[in-house]
Amino acid sequence: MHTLSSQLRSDGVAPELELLIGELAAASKTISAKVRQGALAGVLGSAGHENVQGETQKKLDVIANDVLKQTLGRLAQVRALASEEEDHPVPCHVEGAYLVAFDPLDGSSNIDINGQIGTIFTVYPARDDVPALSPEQFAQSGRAQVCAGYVLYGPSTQLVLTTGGPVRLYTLAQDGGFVLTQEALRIEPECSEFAVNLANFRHWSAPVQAYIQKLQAGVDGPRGRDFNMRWNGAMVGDVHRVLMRGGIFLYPANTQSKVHNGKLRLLYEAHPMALLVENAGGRASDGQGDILDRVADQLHQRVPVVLGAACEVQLVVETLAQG
Ligand code: AHM
Ligand code: MG
Repeated sequence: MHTLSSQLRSDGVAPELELLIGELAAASKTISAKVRQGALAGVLGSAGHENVQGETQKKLDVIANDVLKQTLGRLAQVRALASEEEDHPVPCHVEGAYLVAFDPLDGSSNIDINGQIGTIFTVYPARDDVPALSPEQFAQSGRAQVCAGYVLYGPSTQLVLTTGGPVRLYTLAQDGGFVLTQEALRIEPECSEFAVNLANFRHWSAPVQAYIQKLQAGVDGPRGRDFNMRWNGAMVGDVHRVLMRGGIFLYPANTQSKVHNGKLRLLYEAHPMALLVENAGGRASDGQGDILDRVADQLHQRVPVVLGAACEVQLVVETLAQG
């Protein structure tokens, strides 16, 4: 039975990156312990202020961000950090070889209902072609990611990780270590389950509406078979389900001004999830091109997201192209 560190070593991961992933895992264990305690640790409810994106921060958003910042900021190999909860990149060590970006607590609206939440993270190489601590460090293609993953704080705490190869699933054991429990997650090309917030239906473009209506029509419609629907309200939970049993997840662009480019953030939500999905045999698109080919021109840039079963994502792309 492999532990996280023994598996990373057998995967040939560079020792500096192994150390960094170990610290990410350590931070997530601290967060997991607080999540498990919930109201008993006084971590539920609002923190009383907003982040740069105008979202009210929950106490756990702030706690998770602080834990990750403190843990990773100490590491000499970290050049800078970017977080959903930080307006600007956080400079760390000029000589550091890596940049880390994260959504410290994804699915914030699930915190107070004891629903699925998680930490999404990605690691990029630091750039030598732009000033060492400039925000341009993070203007990178998703294909540059050297590692991407998330920790899901569900009934069990699980770490899903790729370092370029297979997507591995680890489960947090009672003794406090992550143990490999699935060697390679795979997403089948076809699916019968979709995840989308249907309350936004009236704000979508006509092709997106038409595509979803075909799924809803099931066996009576042009697809000729039934589709089921699930929506967690936490990308981390929805993408986890897609990785575990297939399906397609969409957060399309919509006509409301705040989310006209989609709601999810490219750097620390879409990029890492896209790498996990592609490395599990699925596809991740912004509706036109691959999410991994996009470069964030702003730290908190949003992007439409369509990911999961390869054939289904292809169908969405074709439907959108027809207009
Ligand atoms: P968060 O990072 O502030 O939690 O917001 C992102 C979340 C995603 O996890 C989820 O897919 C989406 O927002 C849900 O949005 P909605 O409330 O529109 O369903
Ligand atoms: Mg999020």
